[in-house]
Amino acid sequence: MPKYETIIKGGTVATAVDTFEADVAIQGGRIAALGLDLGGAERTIDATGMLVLPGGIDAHCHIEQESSTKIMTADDFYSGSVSAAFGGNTTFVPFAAQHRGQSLRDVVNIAHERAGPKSVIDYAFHLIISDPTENVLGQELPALIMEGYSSFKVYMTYEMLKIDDHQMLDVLSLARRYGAMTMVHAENNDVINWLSERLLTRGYVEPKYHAVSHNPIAESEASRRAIDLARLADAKLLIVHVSAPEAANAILNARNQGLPIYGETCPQYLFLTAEDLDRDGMEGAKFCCSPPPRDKAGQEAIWLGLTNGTFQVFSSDHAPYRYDETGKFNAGRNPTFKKIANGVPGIETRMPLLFSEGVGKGRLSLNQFVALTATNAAKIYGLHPRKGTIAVGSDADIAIWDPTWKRTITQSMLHDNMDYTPYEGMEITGWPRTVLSQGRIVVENETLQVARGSGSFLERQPADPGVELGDDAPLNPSRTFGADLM
Ligand code: DUC
Ligand code: ZN
Ligand code: ZN
Repeated sequence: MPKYETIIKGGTVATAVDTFEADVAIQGGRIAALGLDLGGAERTIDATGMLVLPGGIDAHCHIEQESSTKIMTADDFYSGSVSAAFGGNTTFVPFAAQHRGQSLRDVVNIAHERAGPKSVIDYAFHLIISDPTENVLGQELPALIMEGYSSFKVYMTYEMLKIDDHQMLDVLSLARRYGAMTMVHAENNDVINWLSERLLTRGYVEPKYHAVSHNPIAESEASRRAIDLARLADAKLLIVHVSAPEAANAILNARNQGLPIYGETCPQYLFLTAEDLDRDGMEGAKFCCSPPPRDKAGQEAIWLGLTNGTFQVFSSDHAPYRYDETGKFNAGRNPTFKKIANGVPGIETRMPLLFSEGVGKGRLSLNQFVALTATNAAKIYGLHPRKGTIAVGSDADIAIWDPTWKRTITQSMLHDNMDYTPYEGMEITGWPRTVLSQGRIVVENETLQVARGSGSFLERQPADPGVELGDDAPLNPSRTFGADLM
């Protein structure tokens, strides 16, 4: 009788801190042993020449989500999770998004109905809070946090989503009280509107003006303000999808002061620029997302932020709107830049792009890659040590990477429900060959091996990321109010 269900043999294991030669034994969906000569198994996976990495955690993606302008994403929980798995992910954290007037409880129930029968990888939900009413703040949100929905996103822009500074303070102080993480989309709505009006009245309507209206100052001002509001409320805060160097600097400065401020960036800010929005005809619409891609110098600043302590998390912000009337052109075939659906796809290409251009080109260590794509998200969002690492007792969520596999990205090889990829034609070296979730093989031989709905919902604990990430700063040392006021 073999000792283990599965052994992954002969590979190089890497975590966020170590790289070592070891076999990985799996039993009952978890990692049972790490080492050499572990004994027999019912199934042996040969990983000679391969890297054995924690499955990725995509902590920012929009799946089967209706936008505030009522556009449904092209991916549901089946196509979205399959695409994620082929890109090396074993967990994702999409949003359960509240539209104004909606009960948060209803929003969460709908998200479960959508995900449960379809997802092939494990999942949790961040909430989106667009309507922080007395009932939401006093009843629904505290109850949901206690149930493990311990992170939520708020917006400083988008007419139908944005909250004002007063509401932001309410949300932050509640998050502080319950140990939850607030994520913020930091762009100054008035700056964007003011610039947009001036552009439109002068006839500047093409997609490239989307990037002009979302000036980097709109992002850096809002980022600094969000950080200050978090300081005032003595709360931790994670600024998502950072694109502008000045916004990145604001995060780094805050962190250097010991504040519990965290940063996330995404592939579109490393691999695209505002020039992509100026492609022929309406092609630029494919690259319209918010914040927008910046310039080459901006890309370099974002790369630097991945290694200098600015960014802890690298997510896709997969927001799949097709290049047709169901998505980008929902408001007509020839819209002004204001009416183009915002978002780019990238759930399957997130990790291969960062591996190839980061690890492969010597910009990142393999351990930094693991930290940015899996471990830190698990820690920050209350999933660690079950997820995000390779350790005895952790879930056997593993991506076996072939670091020599050369591929040219093209839409037809991807598994999402999109009709384009912004990374069409890019040559990539390194891609996962085999992906296991809780010990089950999800992807092997370029084929999906599991049924719809085989992923599980993950209950989370409110996390204490300051301690977990090793920078055990107390919360804001310069807090101005007593606890009774918060
Ligand atoms: N911006 C967002 O804030 N969310 C989805 C996509 C985008 O471009
Ligand atoms: Zn956003
Ligand atoms: Zn987003």
